[in-house]
Amino acid sequence: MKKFLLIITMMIFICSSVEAVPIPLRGVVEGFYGTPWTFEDRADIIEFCRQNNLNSYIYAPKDDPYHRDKWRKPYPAEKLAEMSRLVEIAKENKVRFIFAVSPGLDLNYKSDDDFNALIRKLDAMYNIGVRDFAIFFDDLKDDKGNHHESGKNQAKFLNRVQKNLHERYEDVAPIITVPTEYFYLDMVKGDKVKPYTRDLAENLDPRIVVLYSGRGVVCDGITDKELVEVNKIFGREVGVWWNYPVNDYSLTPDGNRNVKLALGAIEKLPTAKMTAIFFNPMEQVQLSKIALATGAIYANNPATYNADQAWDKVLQEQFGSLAPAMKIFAEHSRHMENWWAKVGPPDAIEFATLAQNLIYDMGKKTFVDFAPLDKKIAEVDRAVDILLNRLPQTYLAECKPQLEQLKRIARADKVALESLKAGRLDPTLKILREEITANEKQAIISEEAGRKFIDDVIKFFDEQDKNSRKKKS
Ligand code: LTM
Repeated sequence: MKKFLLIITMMIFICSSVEAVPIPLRGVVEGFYGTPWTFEDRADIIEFCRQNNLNSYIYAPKDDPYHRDKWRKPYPAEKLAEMSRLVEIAKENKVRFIFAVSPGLDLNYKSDDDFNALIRKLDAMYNIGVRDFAIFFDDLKDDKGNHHESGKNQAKFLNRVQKNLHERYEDVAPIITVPTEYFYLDMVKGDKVKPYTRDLAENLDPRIVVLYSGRGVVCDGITDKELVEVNKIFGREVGVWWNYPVNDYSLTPDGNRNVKLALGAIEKLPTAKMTAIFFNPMEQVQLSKIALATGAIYANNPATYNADQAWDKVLQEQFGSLAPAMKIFAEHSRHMENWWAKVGPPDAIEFATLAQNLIYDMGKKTFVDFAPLDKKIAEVDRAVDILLNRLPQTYLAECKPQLEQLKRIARADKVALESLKAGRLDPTLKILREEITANEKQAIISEEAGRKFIDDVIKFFDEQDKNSRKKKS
């Protein structure tokens, strides 16, 4: 026993004495599709970066026309004045303001006019104090998967921009880029690096920082091995553009964006050395801070990061007395998945397991303990009421539809559970389900937990009916 205690004490001592090694460039990339953040949002997030020891913010909103569609056009005076104020705020907060342009939609890589237009754009930012620049080439492929440009020409263009800036300015940092093939599975075919990536990597100035998004665009973590593999491809330590908590791909069939909120912790990221990490947030700036703050804990010491602990700490810090209720809500809204994306811890694992076991036990006709799920449903219901009544307006504005949807789900879950207890389907459950489905145009939550339980219970009784009809006939 003594020996065991000694080992534990030594382990604690070793862990606490290992010095934190922060990722050199760490921060937020405003890189989502949809309504760009406002000036106030950006000022707020820059301050948040300082508070959380994140040292960079990348300005790259996809739907700012001057960033992408009309990249050649200079910012109008009033926008430039706003940008200038943001650059000042970033300086005051010791956060690097990285200005990005995404010119790839119609850039002519060989045209001096286009090169000069880009330099003019960057110069205007230099003149208001920007010293960090990024040129992004993501999301450029056409419907058939064809590129606009070869890797070699893209590399030459980036090198030329880098050379131009560095010849004229001594205080500009190396530029940052995102390639057109920006996720691992798009960089390789079988065990070969595809020609675009190979040519880009071979020709790109080694000082240029390359960001990539993992195996996929939105993927379930990055291993050390995967990171090292991509470092090898690019002949440098690459950085990561991490697509969580961004939710711009959470769409309803009629095109509503951001219907599911990503409120979990950052998880499953490498401990191997990396040069940069940028977290792409949601349009919902306040609620993005949950994942972003956990990302900050990760980026400041990847080796000791524990996602669950970080999540608890952040919820407590950000929500104080509302943290227990917020945790219940957030638990039901962490996992993001569609046919091409998968990220974030599963939603409400305990709830989902209890619900699944209950249906299983009902099927087996063994003893069924309804109490634990009953308690969970009541907890969810209560948490939603607390949040609807007490969350500050800035937060409510970002999550009211999701809270109301979770409330509907909890109400229906209760009816579903009572049906199981009674051994008979309460017909109101189907009506409640219809109402929930209708509201999925605005809000999606708890798909594999609370929402699934409703479907499972209806299915359970439907099958029972079918079987008894079979027996009779
Ligand atoms: O991820 C990258 C590099 N680019 C885009 C982002 O702008 C977008 O926000 C995410 C999530 O939809 N996917 C992308 O491909």
